[in-house]
Amino acid sequence: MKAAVTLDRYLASEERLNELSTSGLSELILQMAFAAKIVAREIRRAALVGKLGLVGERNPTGDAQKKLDLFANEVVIDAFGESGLVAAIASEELEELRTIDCGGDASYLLCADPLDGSSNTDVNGAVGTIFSFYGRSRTGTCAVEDELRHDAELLAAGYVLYGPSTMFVYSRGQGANGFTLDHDVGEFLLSHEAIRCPARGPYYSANLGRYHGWPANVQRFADHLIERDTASGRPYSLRYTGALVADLHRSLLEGGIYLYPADEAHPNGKLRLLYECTPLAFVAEQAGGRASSGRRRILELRPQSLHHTVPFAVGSREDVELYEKFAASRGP
Ligand code: FDP
Repeated sequence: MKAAVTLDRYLASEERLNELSTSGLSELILQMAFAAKIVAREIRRAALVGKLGLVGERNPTGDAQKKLDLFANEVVIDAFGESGLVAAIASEELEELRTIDCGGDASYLLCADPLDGSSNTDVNGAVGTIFSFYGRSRTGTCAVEDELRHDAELLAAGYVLYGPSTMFVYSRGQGANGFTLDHDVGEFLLSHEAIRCPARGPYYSANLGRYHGWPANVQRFADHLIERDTASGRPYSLRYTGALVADLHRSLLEGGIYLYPADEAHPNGKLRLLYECTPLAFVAEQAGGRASSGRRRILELRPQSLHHTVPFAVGSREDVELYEKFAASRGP
């Protein structure tokens, strides 16, 4: 049997092999993995300890907040608040950036969606955490939002998938690797080294209930995916869990595209560029996939505000490229 490789051992060897700087990034990734273990534990027992259901408030982009949303948000903030490494945290659950008191000299910024897909919490469905760490261009805590909008550098990103097992997937620009939580040992162990996303298909994930509110060229793309054409592997099969992380994870491992275009209810898309689309785009590209707003590569976009939303397509490179062609077309 091959020896199990823990996340911290893997991070250390990744640093050594690639001569990466050791100035705290591994520590931050490990701290996120620790937060994920706490969140995973609470999700597992949520129905037994009164953690299901709504809080009765809405988050900054108008979503109804679940108790687990707030719990996960607090866990993430607590995990980094005292680390001395993070100057500020942007979160889906916080209206404003949370600057850290002692963080003026800290070198990193954290952007996170602590609990993605929270409509799934009450039905024991898959949910996720999305995170990214940026290197700062300056110190001090005053102009942090400005940094995120202009010159902070995305150094590492990843997601946690809380499903039948808990998985931690991250990249710091040297490929994307996945770890599965061994609950008995209490460690994330390497299970998916150097994830490679197939070039295309066979799945697509989108809320088809919104089809009639989509632009005509997006409708044509969805129609195209379900046409019969054996040579190109169509029709694609529909898989939509209601949790972006879970759907993207399937596309990364097995191929396909996740799509949340603009629609009547969300004229600029629903998903948040800073803490949902950008981190997942980074991981997808590191796995050989692609992510796009339809017009531009997601990683070329900078948020105009913390909760800026964009239309989003992510997954297999050829599928996303085809989506971009449909998005650019003027139609028949
Ligand atoms: P949720 O609002 O439940 O957090 O992040 C937003 C997200 O979920 C994605 O995870 C998910 O794919 C999508 O929104 C679901 O939105 P719809 O209900 O409109 O399909």
